[in-house]
Amino acid sequence: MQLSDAQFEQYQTDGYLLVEDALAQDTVEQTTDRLREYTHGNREPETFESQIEPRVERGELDVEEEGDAVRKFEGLGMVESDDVFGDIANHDTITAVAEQLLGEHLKLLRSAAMFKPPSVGSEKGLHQDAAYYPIQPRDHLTVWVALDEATPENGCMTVIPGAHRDGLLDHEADEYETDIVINDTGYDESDLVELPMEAGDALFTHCLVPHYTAPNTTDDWRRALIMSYMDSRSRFTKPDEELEPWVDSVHIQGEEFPGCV
Ligand SMILES: O=C(O)CCC(=O)C(=O)O
Repeated sequence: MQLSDAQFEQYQTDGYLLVEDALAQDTVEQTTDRLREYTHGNREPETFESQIEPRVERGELDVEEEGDAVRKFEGLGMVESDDVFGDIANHDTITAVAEQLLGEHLKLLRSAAMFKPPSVGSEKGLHQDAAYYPIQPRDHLTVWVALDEATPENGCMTVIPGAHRDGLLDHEADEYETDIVINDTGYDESDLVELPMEAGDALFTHCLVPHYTAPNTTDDWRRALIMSYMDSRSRFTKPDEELEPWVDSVHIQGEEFPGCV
């Protein structure tokens, strides 16, 4: 997969790039089947965290099975211990695009699945991924792979194009213990651009692009796999003992460098 000049330009200018059909449909199906084995079958998510939708957790909303209320899986253990997720983190198209945007030495910083279950899936507030990670330089990227058709009604990715050039904004805690949101955006509703996607499409976003997803108001799942990549020459800006528990890395390709991530 070779990016065109226009695609490079778009990533630099808007801070995102949508690559259609990055995953074949059988890979998408294999991935959703595997997710379902964890949420509704016998596979235990032992090497990563699972989070339930807060309204269900608080007893404000009932679901038939706990798996119908799962909000996300999070943790690098997903790709380290599960071959289906591991293969996607090392997928040719995804790593080829990441390499062209970040260079040949790549490490994975984050791996997650966001579920947005039918009618239950809540919003994810406006935030920049960079706000979660003490990394320099601030240029890591996140790949958001749609595993179902993503629409404005079920919570497709929504971004503020070009706002990565405004730098890191202040964030505050959201209702989820693990989540933060931009506290005073200074942006307008009209700055938000919804990005509908087909299952298998991959969205590459710069870590400073503010983004948001709406609640799922439909009867269908809106699932996505998330992987964040960084240049292996990046540095964590805090000493190891002060790093948040979710800040870590997995080698993907190229060289590793002493003192770096
Ligand atoms: O998939 C979603 O709904 C939002 C995911 C997201 O932006 C994130 O986890 O950083």
